[in-house]
Amino acid sequence: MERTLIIIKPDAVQRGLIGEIVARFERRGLRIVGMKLMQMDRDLAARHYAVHKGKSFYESLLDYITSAPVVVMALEGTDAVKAARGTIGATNPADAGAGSIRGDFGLEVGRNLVHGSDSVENGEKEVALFFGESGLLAWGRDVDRWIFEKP
Ligand code: D4T
Repeated sequence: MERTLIIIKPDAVQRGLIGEIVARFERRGLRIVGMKLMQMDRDLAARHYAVHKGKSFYESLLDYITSAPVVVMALEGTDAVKAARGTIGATNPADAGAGSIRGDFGLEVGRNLVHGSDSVENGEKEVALFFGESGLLAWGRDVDRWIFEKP
């Protein structure tokens, strides 16, 4: 089943929004197969955000993501990448629709609360970077047949 990596970023952790954000993904129907509280070091942050190296916001992005603990989650589900990005909202919270996490809790792109993988390929790569295969739990929920047509 498709996987996506979610990072509940330092601003969201500091603001006490972990539970609120996890609840939104749970209610969406996505299945949590990996979850941990951690502090990202600069090396891991640089690997995760390698695509942005050289951009004007790169250094401040690394400062921000390494500034305090984050919660990382691997989520599984049908179209997990697209579904999670819909729940998260547009990159700039000013453009994010009401009802999305960024639209409900954010104002600035440099404090946008949550990361979600942007493609199926990156979802696989990012989940592997943060969890490896051994860091994930394969399990089924009793409710899966009411969320997935073909669990
Ligand atoms: P992430 O990767 O954090 O989920 O965000 P998005 O997928 O929605 O957006 P992104 O990869 O384009 O940007 C990564 C990260 O950089 C910050 N950023 C972005 C910033 O501070 N200034 C900017 O101008 C842009 C484009 C926010 C998210």
